[in-house]
Amino acid sequence: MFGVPLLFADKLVGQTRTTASTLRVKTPVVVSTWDSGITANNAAWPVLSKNGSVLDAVEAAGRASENEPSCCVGLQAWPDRDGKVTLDASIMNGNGDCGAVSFLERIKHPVSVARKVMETTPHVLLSGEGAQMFAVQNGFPLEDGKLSPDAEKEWKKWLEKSNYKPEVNIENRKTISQFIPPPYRFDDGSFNHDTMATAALDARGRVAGMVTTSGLAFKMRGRVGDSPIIGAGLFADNEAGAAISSGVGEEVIRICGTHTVVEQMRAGKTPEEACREAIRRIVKRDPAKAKDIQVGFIALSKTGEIGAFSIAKGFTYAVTNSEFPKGKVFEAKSYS
Ligand code: SD4
Repeated sequence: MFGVPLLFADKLVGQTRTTASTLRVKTPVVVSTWDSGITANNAAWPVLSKNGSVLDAVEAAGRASENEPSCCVGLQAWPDRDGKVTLDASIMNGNGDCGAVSFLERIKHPVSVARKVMETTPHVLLSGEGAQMFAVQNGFPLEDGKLSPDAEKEWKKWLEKSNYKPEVNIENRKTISQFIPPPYRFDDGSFNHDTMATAALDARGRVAGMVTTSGLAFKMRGRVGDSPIIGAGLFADNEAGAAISSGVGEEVIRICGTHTVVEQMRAGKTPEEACREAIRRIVKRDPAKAKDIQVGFIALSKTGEIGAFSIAKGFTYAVTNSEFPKGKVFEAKSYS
């Protein structure tokens, strides 16, 4: 079942999490970021297992994540530093069709808006007010824009400490990592992340992927990460496979992360090697900064192999197929 032996397993709440090298799995298969990828996969699997469209499957995964209250995806997520939730999402089919939205407010299902952009416009990416207008014109309800109670609490807590005053060019002030970083870690030491990204492969070797996120919590207003940037947060090509990412998007954009991963697979690397190469490029550029951030990539080859690699330990992903119909969580190998 597995291409390379599994290394070791940690007992976690609810699931045994296994640290894995490249896995060879039965198709169809769906893989999503983080432990909560199980929710996304649970929505994709009924579509995939009945030979449904791989694009429908990843969209269903995104919508399920957007429905689930969380810090980092959908309208209940944590806001930017001005207290507004702004959402980014993308979707891509292995034939090169793709669509995305960024800086989208008050719309519950950005992944479906991204799909509409892909299917009904000549464009790839709509942003901000224009994306919202497009969504409303296409029947997506405009929600009230109120923060969820949890988001409001976290934002107020953050405001106390950050002592935030709008300040022009605050991101340009020099520090060790070249600029005042957004909070890459929270008070409890955990990383500021949790984008949901999904890649799927059907039994005929076709891939698709999606990413949906509220981006980094307490980000500068207007900031857009890697998730809606095709080739950064998401890339899919039926000739090679698909790749998805999570973590500090700026670092992923700089190296065209998921495009890099897919091209490495095309050139013959295993999915894990391909992800490791992308992480190597990020770490090499700024090793000091890499000590304090998380970026993780997941790759799914067109032949049904899955691999992942991250900068910091703790990047997990969920795999669902006929072998793991309820989903199984694995931990990626990491640089540190
Ligand atoms: C971003 N990559 O906006 C996203 C954030 C993320 O898990 O991955 N969160 O940069």
